[in-house]
Amino acid sequence: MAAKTGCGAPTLAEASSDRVVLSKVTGGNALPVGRQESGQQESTMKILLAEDSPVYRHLISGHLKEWGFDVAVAKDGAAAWELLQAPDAPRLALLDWVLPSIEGIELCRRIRKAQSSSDYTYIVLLTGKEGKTDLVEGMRAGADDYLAKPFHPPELEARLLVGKRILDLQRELVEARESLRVAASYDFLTGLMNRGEIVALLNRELIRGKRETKPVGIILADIDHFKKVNDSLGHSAGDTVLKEVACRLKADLRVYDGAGRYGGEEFLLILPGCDLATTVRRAEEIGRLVSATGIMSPKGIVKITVSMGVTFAGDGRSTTVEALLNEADVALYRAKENGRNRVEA
Ligand code: GH3
Ligand code: MG
Ligand code: MG
Ligand code: MG
Repeated sequence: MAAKTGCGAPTLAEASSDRVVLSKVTGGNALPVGRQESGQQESTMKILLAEDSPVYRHLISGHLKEWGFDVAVAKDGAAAWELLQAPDAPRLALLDWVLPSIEGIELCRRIRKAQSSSDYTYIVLLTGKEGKTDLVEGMRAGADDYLAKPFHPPELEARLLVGKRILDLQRELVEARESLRVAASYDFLTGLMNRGEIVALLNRELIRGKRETKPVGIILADIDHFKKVNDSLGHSAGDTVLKEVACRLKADLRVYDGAGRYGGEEFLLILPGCDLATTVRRAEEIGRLVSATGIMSPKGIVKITVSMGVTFAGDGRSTTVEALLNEADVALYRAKENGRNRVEA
């Protein structure tokens, strides 16, 4: 059994493995159309039916429920538009062309205008009109497909199957894009921001601090004698220690502070609004938090300390990212020279 660490927060590596389960391909299987399989549990796909004819409304919603959909019904365009704006609005919409208050085609235009790239709504227009111009107009307005009334139930079911498959693909694309964004910005082992991201944050905070004439505190922390951990307990135990140290480093931060992995066993903390004295005090607190208890690794308990170099921007000092990082590095070097497990500014 893997040893539990005190912080115990899942790292990105662990968190992203859940994402893989959730993004399992679900389309085109033997499940009813509206059922979607996600990991272990099954959930029902919501569909909006906007139809003013009581007969069609009754008939269609009966079929939709039978096919496993969770049906939201609107008797006119305004009610449909309201349902489409709810936080967890249906992503599949079956809209009658001719509707009181707002017509189906106008709903299509509004949906397309309002939607973001991450929540696509698949629209099937129901039409009584046969003219070709009308259909083209409907597609131009944003409909994905259409069905002319009257229709046989399997025709509708087939169209919804396609819609559901497209929505599943779209969700996978969004998830893949999100995974790429996370992978490009965060350190895979510790889940902290990677070097590029934390330095970019420092840059942004320096600009903001200048504008608002507020200081920005900077802490560069380096694990003491970390090579010995790797040498005595192995690289894998070293990784466990790195994860736990990262977790302890950020445990005491405020929401607008930033923590990143700056190098192998070096971490950069950005504390907006903190002057030098405050940053030193907080660095000392964070250092105590890191060393308070030994870290449990699969190979035994490891006692860890960190050395920290502190600097700050503000008080009319004109400083660049490079100059500040250099100052923090010099201070860190002094902390090492002066015996480690300490803070130097
Ligand atoms: P000091 O107190 O002077 O900082 O000594 P140190 O041993 O911590 O510093 P040194 O720079 O000599 O060694 C750092 C070590 O960190 C060497 C490198 O193999 C290890 N390291 C860097 N990245 C990783 C990692 O991702 N996982 C593991 N397990 N070790 C890493
Ligand atoms: Mg109608
Ligand atoms: Mg070190
Ligand atoms: Mg180092």
